[in-house]
Amino acid sequence: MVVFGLLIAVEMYPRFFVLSRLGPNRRLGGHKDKEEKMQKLFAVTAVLALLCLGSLAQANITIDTVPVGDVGNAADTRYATPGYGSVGYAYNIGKYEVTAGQYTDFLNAVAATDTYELYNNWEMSRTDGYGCGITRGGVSGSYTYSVATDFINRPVTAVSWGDCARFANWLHNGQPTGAQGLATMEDGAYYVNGATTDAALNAVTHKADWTWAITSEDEWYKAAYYKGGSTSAGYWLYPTQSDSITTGKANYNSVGRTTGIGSYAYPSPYGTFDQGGNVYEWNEALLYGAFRGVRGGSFDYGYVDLQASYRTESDPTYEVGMVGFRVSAVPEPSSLLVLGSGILALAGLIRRRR
Ligand SMILES: [Ca+2]
Ligand SMILES: [Ca+2]
Repeated sequence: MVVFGLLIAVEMYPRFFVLSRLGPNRRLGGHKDKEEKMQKLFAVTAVLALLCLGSLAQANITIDTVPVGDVGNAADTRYATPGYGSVGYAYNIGKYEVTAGQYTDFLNAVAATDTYELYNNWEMSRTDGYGCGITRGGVSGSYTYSVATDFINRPVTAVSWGDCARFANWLHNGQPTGAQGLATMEDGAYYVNGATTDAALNAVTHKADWTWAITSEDEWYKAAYYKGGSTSAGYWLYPTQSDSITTGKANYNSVGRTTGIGSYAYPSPYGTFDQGGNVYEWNEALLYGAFRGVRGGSFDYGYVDLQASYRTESDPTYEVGMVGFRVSAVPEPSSLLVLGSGILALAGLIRRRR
């Protein structure tokens, strides 16, 4: 949005930018006062346009991520061959599980008509340990969604693997508002295009051109267990920089419900929270040609499921109150990078206008 704002400003007010570059001693001749007034008007309008675009951009949800480097790290061969956790590129991963608040914004953007059932009324509206407090009002065509205050920062639950892929596509597409179609969520990191059955969702592949996606199993594993700092650092057993765990360090088998993201202040070496416990998290892995991968344990199960050695799976259409997800991103989704590219584009335009 910022890039487009800058480009629009340049296209609408080229004279302002040229005059600014020339400076007061090199202005084009004639009507100096009028020109200065026009220049100020252009400047104010351009700034207002950018501020307006900025405020629109801020309406989008923000996914906090942490960078994961140590590119080309060795896999964890303790439990499997060739093992998990080796990633040959830099990426960012969600610092937290995707929250019910973020998912509610997604619903309000694309589910006025919920063609592909992003919303699960029975499970999501629950406010006990297994629900995520999201309710729906209105009728199909004008559905609206809200989330109970207590659940805004707790993980979304009862999402199928397909729901997660569509959420990632929506992020990939810049969080558009509109009907459920290719431009909003049926294409993006994944060409989902109406897939709703287990077989169809298992046939979905991750496109080479992606910005946001469900975490791959290796991305998830590395961010959770890899010790970091070199490419041969080794792995912890738990995603809390430790080989032992207690219910004081992660949400499993004690409080009996989901908790707010980051409530347990025991991050992984890269700074992710709740990869162990709170809710299980979908990943991209396709197991046995029939299931999608799930890792990390949950509030409803014991410590074993939090371990690096524990790998499980589910039908990709399955929706249940102890499974959520986390997303990853490439390249670094920093607003500074976006702003930087906008400035470069602006500089390029100015150069071309010389
Ligand atoms: Ca669903
Ligand atoms: Ca988790």
